[in-house]
Amino acid sequence: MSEATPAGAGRGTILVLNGPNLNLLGTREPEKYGTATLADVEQLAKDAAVAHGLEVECFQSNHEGALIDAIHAARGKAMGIVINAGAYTHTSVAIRDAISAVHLPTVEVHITNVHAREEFRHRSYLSDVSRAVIAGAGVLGYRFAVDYLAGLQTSQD
Ligand code: CA2
Repeated sequence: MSEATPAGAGRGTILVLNGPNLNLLGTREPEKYGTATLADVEQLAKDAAVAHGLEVECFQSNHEGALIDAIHAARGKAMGIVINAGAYTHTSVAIRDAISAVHLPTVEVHITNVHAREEFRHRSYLSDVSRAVIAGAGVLGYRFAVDYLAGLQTSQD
């Protein structure tokens, strides 16, 4: 997969995207998804980025098209994308195509270990168009994803 950030554009910003139902984080099913709210997760990602001299832009939507629009808008604006597409991970060819189209290094994040859950969660349409996949590390996965993308700026791993 070839990836490019246009010269002078978006070198310092990481887009953090959260998909359907992740606005409920911290308010329901804490045994599965923990007690951190979406605001906590976004702050955690921001803090991680600041430690690397970067910024994050955060967006959550319950709508597939809105997530796709945000991915398109990242082109030329962001140096990478962290995405937890929620259940769209397992269904959305459209989000996959958007990730493919923008040629930005993307990290797929899941709070839970999707491979230890129902069979339908084992299939991801996003994994093979992503540079890295982090699952089961809880909300810390977002920090690891930001750290990884920050590392790409210096090493071309
Ligand atoms: O483990 C993850 O991060 C998931 O992406 C979460 C999705 C699920 O469909 C994926 O298979 C794995 C579900 C997000 C729902 O988030 C909620 C948070 C709190 C309460 C209820 C739902």
